[in-house]
Amino acid sequence: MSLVVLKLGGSVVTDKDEPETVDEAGLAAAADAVAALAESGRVVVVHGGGSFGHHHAAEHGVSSESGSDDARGVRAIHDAMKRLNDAVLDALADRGVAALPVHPLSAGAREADGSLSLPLAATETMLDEGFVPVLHGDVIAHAGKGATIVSGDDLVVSLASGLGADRVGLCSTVPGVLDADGDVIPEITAFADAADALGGSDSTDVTGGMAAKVRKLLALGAPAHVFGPEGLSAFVAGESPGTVIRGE
Ligand code: IP8
Repeated sequence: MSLVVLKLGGSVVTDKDEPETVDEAGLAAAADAVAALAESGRVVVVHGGGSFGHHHAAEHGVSSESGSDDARGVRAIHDAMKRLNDAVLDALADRGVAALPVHPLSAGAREADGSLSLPLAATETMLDEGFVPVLHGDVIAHAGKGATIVSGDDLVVSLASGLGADRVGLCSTVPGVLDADGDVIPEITAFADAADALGGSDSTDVTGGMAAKVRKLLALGAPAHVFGPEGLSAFVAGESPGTVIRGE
């Protein structure tokens, strides 16, 4: 049965300007889309931090680069992400989706060079048993740095390649990868297709902006669709909203 990995950006399911506030309409639409996907195949959901994780991460000075060994701070970030994860799980359960949490802090780690190690046994077995695993951006133990932030996008790359996803969706508030005129680029098959708009290299992109994201998605063995909330139903229907990134 086909496998879809769908990332729901934090800006889609939360109100980014209000600390720890769920965007109820955004979450409802996203949960409807996951329920539809789960009816026809296997699906893994990943959600971002929005006004839950990022707010606490900033307060405790933790980023994907800067770590912390303050367990209280690490827990504050993780606990906020668990509260958002609960809201996502509840919305899915309300739609009859057998959603279960997978918390990256307790499942994986980062090596000293920053590479992510995410054992997949829990996620894979949940899928085999008919559940929908729901992961989230999180704090994660990082060799030599205490704990750092792992973004939902990094989790998507690990999950999609490790589980052999057939399709990947990244739903955020941007309608796709934009060219220099602000128009959506329909298809990217090589970094050069988007290099002008993305600044030609990802050297300015230390925290994982669009250029880094495109490079990672080009390396996946599956097409990755980058779209906004208005593209959710088209993605569910198997269409290609926004930008499709298809590496060779
Ligand atoms: O919103 C970040 O995940 P993202 C999660 O996918 C935290 O970058 C804890 C800030």
